[in-house]
Amino acid sequence: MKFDKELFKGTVLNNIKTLYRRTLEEATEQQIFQAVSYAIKDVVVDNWMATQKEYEKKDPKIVYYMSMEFLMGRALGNNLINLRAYKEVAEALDELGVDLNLVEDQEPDPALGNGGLGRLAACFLDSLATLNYAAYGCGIRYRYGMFRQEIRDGYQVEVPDNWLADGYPFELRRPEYAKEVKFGGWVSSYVDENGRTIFKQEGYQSVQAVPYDMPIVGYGNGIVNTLRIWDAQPVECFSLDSFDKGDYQKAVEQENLARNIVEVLYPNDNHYAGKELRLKQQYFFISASVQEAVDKYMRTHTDLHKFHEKVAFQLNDTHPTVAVAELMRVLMDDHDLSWDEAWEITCKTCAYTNHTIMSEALEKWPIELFSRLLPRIYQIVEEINRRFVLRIQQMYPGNQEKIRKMAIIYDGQVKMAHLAIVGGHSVNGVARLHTEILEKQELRDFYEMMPEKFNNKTNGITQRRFLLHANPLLADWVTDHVGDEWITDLPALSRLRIYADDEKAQQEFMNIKYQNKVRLAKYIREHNGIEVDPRSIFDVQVKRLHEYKRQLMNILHIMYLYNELKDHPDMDFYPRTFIFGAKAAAGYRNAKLTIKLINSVADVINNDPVVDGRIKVVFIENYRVSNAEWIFAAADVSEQISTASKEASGTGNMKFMLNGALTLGTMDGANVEIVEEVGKKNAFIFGLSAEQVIQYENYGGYNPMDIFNNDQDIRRVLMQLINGTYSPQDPELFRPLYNSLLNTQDTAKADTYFILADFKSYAEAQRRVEAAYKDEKNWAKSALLNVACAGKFSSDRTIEEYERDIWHQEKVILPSKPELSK
Ligand code: T68
Repeated sequence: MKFDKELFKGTVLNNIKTLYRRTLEEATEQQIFQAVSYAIKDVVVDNWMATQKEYEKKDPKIVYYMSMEFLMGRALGNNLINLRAYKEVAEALDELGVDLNLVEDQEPDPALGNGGLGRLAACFLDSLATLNYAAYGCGIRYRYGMFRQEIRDGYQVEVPDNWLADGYPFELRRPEYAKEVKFGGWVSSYVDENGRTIFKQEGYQSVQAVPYDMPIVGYGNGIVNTLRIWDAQPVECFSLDSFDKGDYQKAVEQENLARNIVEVLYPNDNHYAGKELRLKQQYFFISASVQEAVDKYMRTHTDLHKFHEKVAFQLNDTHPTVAVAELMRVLMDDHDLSWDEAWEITCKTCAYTNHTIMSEALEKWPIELFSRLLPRIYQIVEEINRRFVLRIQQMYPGNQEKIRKMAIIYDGQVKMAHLAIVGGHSVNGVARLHTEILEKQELRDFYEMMPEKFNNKTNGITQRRFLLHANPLLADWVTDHVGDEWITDLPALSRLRIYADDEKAQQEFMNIKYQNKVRLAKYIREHNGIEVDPRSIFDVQVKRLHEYKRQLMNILHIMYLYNELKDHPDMDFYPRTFIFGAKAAAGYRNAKLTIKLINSVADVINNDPVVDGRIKVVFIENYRVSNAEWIFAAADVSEQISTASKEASGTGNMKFMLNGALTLGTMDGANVEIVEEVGKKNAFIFGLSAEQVIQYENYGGYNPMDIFNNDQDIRRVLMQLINGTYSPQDPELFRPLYNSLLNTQDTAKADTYFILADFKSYAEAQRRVEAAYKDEKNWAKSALLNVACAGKFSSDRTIEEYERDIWHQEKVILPSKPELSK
């Protein structure tokens, strides 16, 4: 692909002129960002049109990845990477006296997701485009994405994320594809002249769903797919002549419905809150997406019975599961198919991915709410349930227990996971251990009844963003040593193995790590005002704050280390920088209090002369995709310390590994497979196994009080939670955290995440980390081997497995790769 530097520079200058009536010198940084982005968009749109034209010609099967969340991160840098134009554009801008890094930094970080689930969706879109598969992401254009986190006095404060304030250059409004979505009212039915029962929703309110498209650029292959996110608008302004009271009331209500529906992303991860507006959001984007998928199919096909040969719906967790009933509705009510015809097509089209086994995350909508909001959809779910219960009865005659456990509607609730399993042909977990737990524990009854549906798809990440863009120094070094195939074939990294014992390679490798630590240290100085030593061990835990992820165990261990240092100021101690980054759901008390604890401990330790800088604790404010890229690149130790069995997969663990950090973790989620790839010697594993945790949960027998009473180190640390060591003004401040570990009223509710049970084993693993880091050569070898063995964890591999087992798409190769610049 050719890049015409002069033409590009001219386009940027011209954009500044036409958009802002300014010269480059007069333009603000934001204006330069906009101008550069429009210059890139210009190229992207050419490729986009060429791709879509080829899709029309070849008519490949299309995957619709349905997700409430797409945590895309910034687009400009990523698009340049995938256009293979990053360095040229940086050079061209440099000639204009503009720093590409500063331009990139002007882009808001589109944060239309919470954490792992939303970021997985974004990585999958990148891989689908790169692997030449026709795909749409379908989601919601939230006005406000994940809140911006500010830390004030150590506490998290949530600030609205107005990511659209300056206009987002990479989106395109497509009003021609708008769809009407109906809520509420009632269903009337009548029998038509052919003897068919016709169902009509009446007395409803509706909103207009208007799509905005964002280009998803494949790496170096000219493919541009589409992320389609839906905005809501009032159906139409009410006319003045019908200005009677009833109509006016209805018009105002409809307008409010439209205004509210896409207002904000719910900031809970792994938690179900049962909010009415959330169900509205779900049906809103699903109805629009399903209608458009069927309309698009019907524009070029006639026989809906073959719909599933051209269309796959992948449901990202249960949040999009109303798609099962909505597709049934569209096929039956809008296209006159019979129940049996519609059911066969629906089951062959839909597939469901499970991301958690935690019971508090399971979506169970009250019938009252569900049927009031979605009367026709509820009717259809009832009928799906009636037929499924018949099947259960046939298979297990007289077994009421099975019906109680498996029915879609039971006990006044609609169970979305059950609907997703019954209404699709595939159910997958996101790491091997997680899928095994689904089959043997959580979904055991379903697995017994329909084992053929179950399969595993271990998660992956895109190396284009998380190595090529995030860590240019390491990316170049890898390419110098083993070529650049890894960019689209990550297992090619295994060629690095021959350098594991090469001292020169080790030194270069660790020098790059050092430079990345310097880059992060500068960020920390600027954002936290804390001086950290890039020669210390960078020990990092960045992820959503959740009790099962056990940030609390991490900080308790730091408190323990601090006690050790106070008791033995002259002890042998390798300097450590503990780095945290985490947003807590706005209503999650213990999570928010853990943030306060981390910051309080940081205040004390960072300023204690006895410590003398040997421990630093840093809480990075507003952890998000853009700063994550720098953090992964700079990490030595990757904290993956969830209670075994609770973290379905984890994907941060893979990003650290790819950047040469060693995993300190439990045998949970994908950690199991990471250790399998890199070898136990090159990771630090500790703690209870998933089997042991599940054993305790099912049969009791764990009492943290026993540990508290018998271990003075632990007791001392826990007492410091309630004696004011870290909150002298209010010694009771951290009492709820103490209580979560040692609930004396009800031992079944004490330390449900086994922090005390794992604490000693964790501390011992941390000692191994320190010893290992002191052996510089061996550490370098292990770090290098982590990179060399990360090949499995590309989302390219994950997507090819989805293709092989679930989607069965054909690749579309463009006839000629469009030019990079005209
Ligand atoms: C995560 N889930 C898993 N959920 O926790 C993680 N939940 O182990 C896994 O690697 C990742 O999914 C990808 O498979 C989530 O991130 C949510 O964010 C979420 C959001 C809304 C409601 C429930």
